[in-house]
Amino acid sequence: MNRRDFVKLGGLAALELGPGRALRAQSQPASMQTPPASPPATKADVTLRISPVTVELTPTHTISTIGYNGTSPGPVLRMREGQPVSVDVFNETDVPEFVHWHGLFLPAEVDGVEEEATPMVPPRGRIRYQFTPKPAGTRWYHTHVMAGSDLHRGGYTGQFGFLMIDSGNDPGKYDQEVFLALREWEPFFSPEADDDDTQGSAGPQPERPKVLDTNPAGLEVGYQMFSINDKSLGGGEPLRVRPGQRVLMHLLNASASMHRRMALPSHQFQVIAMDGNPVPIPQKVDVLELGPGERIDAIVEMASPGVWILGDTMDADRNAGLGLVIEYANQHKQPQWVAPPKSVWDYTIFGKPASQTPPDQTIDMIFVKVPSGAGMFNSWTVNGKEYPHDQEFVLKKGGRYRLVFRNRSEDPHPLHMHRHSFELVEINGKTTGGIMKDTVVVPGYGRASVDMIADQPGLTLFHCHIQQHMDYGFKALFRYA
Ligand SMILES: [Cu+2]
Repeated sequence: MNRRDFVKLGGLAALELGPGRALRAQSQPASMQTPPASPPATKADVTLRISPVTVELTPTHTISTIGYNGTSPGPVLRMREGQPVSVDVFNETDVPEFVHWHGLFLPAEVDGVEEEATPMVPPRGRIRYQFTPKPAGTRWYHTHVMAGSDLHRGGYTGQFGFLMIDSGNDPGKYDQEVFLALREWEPFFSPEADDDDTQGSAGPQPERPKVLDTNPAGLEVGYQMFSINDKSLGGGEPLRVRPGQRVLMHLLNASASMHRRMALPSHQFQVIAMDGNPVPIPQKVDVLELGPGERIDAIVEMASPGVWILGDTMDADRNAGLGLVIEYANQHKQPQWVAPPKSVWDYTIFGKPASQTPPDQTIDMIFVKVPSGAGMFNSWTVNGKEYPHDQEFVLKKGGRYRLVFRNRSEDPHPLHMHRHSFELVEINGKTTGGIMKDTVVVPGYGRASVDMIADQPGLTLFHCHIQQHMDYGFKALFRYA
């Protein structure tokens, strides 16, 4: 694979090739950026422009959306852990925007969230963020505005991209590095459908209420087109590999609402990190599962020559674009898909035994869906109330908190804590340790417990990463006493 193919694969304009046999990207040189119309006094390290873009998903299907720097996904940003950066964000649209840096430990003033009182990027205006990126790992950046009933706003747009924070200690034991953002396009409202084959209704369901709310549910969001990065399956160049290569795949579920299960026939994924954080025990799996907002770093050994489809296990979504052709050198057949063996995604196989450190305090959080009836939007409550709550959840600096997420709804929810990471300590009764995440999927009627050290003073937003759930009540603010 040459650089041209690599760039084409993701529309990843910011990548540079370094020396050595591995494809390594270096930090983004400022000279690659277009000069702004009205430049600020000093040039920022990184410039992001929020503006309308078109995305050619296939040679015959181009969509319009809002993106960064003329593309969607936006450029892969590279930052060095601990090295301060400045980012200029120009908003070339007519509505206020926020750029959120997902998975970073940042002050609320630059986290990119209205609820935390971060200043907005004004319409037709500019804002400069200055921060020190940490921790190292696969992070991402995306818009953080409410969409409500507007499917051309917020997470439904193309405003997302990878943000890699390098520690300088990456041993680079791989031959290629690829960035794979999983996406849907052309959203529409539809009556609530039966759940797909995600973990939604499987499992022990410890939080299933004795009496279920049987009121009719409201609208959900469906999609017509799917892609990995900016290309639908078969719409772009394949990923070209050679036998024996080790390919590091960074997967990001950049969806506003869909859970994903990904497989590559005849190959396994060696999961080395989740949400950018190395897992205690890397393991090989046939299927990767990612809720909206989650990331997985996995190494795939190319040991099965052929032409394969890396794709979503749901036939409908894969056939509508959610996949990528993996082509071995000198192989020229039709790309092959083979359904993977049945498997259940289980975070705890990557964990170590639970630590015995007790929390200083346990905070219970109960999530309930309030069905709206046909043609309306369901709302969501946290401990009996929609956002905002009369009283925020209060943390003391230095305290160790156990948050117990009790999902009293049938949908799986990807729960995201801003500005902090947490350690998964229990899921549906199974204990574990050492798995650090910023987003955890709590299965339908399931429970997850996470331990969080309160070491990032300031307002802290917690929410479900499904846009519609967040917009209709499923969020809460934490503050420090
Ligand atoms: Cu949710």
